[in-house]
Amino acid sequence: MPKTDILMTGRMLPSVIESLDETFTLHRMWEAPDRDTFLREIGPRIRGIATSTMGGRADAALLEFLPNAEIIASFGVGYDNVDVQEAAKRGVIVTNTPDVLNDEVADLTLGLLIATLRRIPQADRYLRAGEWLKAPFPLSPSLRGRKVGIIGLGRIGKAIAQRLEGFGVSIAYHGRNEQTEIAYRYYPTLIDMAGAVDVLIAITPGGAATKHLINADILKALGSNGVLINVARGSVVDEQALIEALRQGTILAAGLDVFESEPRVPRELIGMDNVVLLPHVASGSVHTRKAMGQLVVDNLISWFEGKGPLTAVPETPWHGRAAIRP
Ligand code: NAP
Ligand code: 8YV
Repeated sequence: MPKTDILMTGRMLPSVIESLDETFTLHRMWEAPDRDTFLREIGPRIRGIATSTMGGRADAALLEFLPNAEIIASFGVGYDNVDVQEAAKRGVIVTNTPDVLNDEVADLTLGLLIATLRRIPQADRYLRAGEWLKAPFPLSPSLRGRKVGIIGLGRIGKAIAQRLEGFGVSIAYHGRNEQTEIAYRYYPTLIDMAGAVDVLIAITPGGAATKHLINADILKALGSNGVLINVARGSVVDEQALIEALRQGTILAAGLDVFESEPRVPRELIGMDNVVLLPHVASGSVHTRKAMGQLVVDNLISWFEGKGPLTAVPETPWHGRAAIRP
């Protein structure tokens, strides 16, 4: 029996490629000398797509080449790399990789918060430069006595909050909806929460609905002792407004894992001493990336065995109509 044809849009982990190669006929889009010629040739045979934020957008232009696509399995819990409205319109199921990365991302967020406040990378650079031989490293700001506001108290936001409780800080949250079972203080507006806390942690989805949620007004409300941690998406923060706020002392410092035009990071940020900058690594351990990759594979296998998707996103809910392999 011929194997089902799957398109991979960009290189994924070797374990994912190996697993998909075993079960499917895998077509590697990044290896094609000319994308459009390649897609015109194999497009009609493709029934499943494996994609990620690092492998180009799965959008209308791509789907136009793939009239028989049934499922897009995306690597990552955030799926702003997929045009879900277009997929829904075409009856294509979209899956992501929720939950398996909650603890890893929350651990990294706490690490980034402490690193930003206690200036850990700066202290490391100071020692390596031989500066300690001349004078002790200057005293740093502290997490002690701070109030933390989480923007997006979802799966990962809750894992972050759970860890923050161990640090003995006060916790509040903002989202579109109040979660009545949650004891933390809820702020229906972000500006009010920014004015009431001195740390903001962003962990929302990206996309149009959250674009520049954190702008000059929010940073002003956060204030001169305020710290911004962004582990959500670069698009959630107005990067130019943030650069200006850091430069002017409107806020104290920032810890950023994500940027507006990754992997490009503005020169202004790279030149600043009051920021800690990470190359989008919050889920980036061998353990967790392997689990995320396995979920991509399992979603595709489950779908083509006729068992439905394992983790469909809410915009393309499954109503029990999975394809059965011929
Ligand atoms: P989730 O469980 O769906 O939680 C998302 C939270 O964001 C919800 O609490 C939601 O609450 C809130 N939210 C959604 N839209 C909002 C809006 N317009 N304004 C304010 N709040 C909004 O998702 P998750 O699994 O925790 O993942 C969250 C996000 O983290 C991902 O989508 C991704 O962007 C990011 N992420 C980044 C990394 C990294 O490597 N840096 C790794 C993993 C995830 P309401 O519905 O009540 O608004
Ligand atoms: C991944 C992420 O690094 O899950 C997400 O939303 O941002 C990260 O875990 C990213 O999606 C890799 O493509």
